[in-house]
Amino acid sequence: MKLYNYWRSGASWRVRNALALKGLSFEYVAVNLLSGEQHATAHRARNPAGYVPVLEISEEGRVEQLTQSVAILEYLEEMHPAPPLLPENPVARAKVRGLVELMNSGIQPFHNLSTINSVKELGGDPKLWAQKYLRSGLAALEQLAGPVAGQFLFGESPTFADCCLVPQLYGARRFGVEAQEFPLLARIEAACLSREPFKRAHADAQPDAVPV
Ligand SMILES: N[C@@H](CCC(=O)N[C@@H](CS)C(=O)NCC(=O)O)C(=O)O
Repeated sequence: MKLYNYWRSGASWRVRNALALKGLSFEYVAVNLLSGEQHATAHRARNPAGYVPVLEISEEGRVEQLTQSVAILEYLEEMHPAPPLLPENPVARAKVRGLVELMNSGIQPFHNLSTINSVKELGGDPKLWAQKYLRSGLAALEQLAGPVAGQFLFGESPTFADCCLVPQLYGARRFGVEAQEFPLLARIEAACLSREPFKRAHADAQPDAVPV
């Protein structure tokens, strides 16, 4: 498997978390978002939306390119069910997916690079814009997690939701929103980052990471 990704792309990082938790090896292919490589013809052929991540797999002799981090998480879970990153119970699964979707469609798109660039072009304040959605989204996440969290965001073992949470909080800090504003989320982030797979998948541990 090849993962086209960028060290501090949150959506890429979700997939790296799942790969690490499942003990799957992959080839790391860096796509530099700051120099615009996501818009190059070669990458647009992989993902016409011009986003990372893209997971390239070989399926019955054919090469397939998968886009959208959450779809990729679902693919990995179906192909490599152990260890599971979704609970067994259908209601519990729906709740984990709900937490994921809050981050995937309710928070991250508002601070993605292209969104931030558009806010700047329109004369808005990108930091204030991002903070608004980060604070309201993370407050909702903290509230939803209250009754279902254990050591992790849902229960006692990592799920898709934790794969998304760690990069989401890193992204929040970049816009001046500290995890400490959300004590439960901060506690779960620390629990995740004390584990080897999450350390391996961390942005700062990637080959294209730039010290900040
Ligand atoms: N929903 C997509 C979002 C992908 C996405 O927003 N990727 C960002 C990095 S986290 C990206 O490639 N941004 C490039 C840009 O905005 O130009 C997914 O989950 O894969």
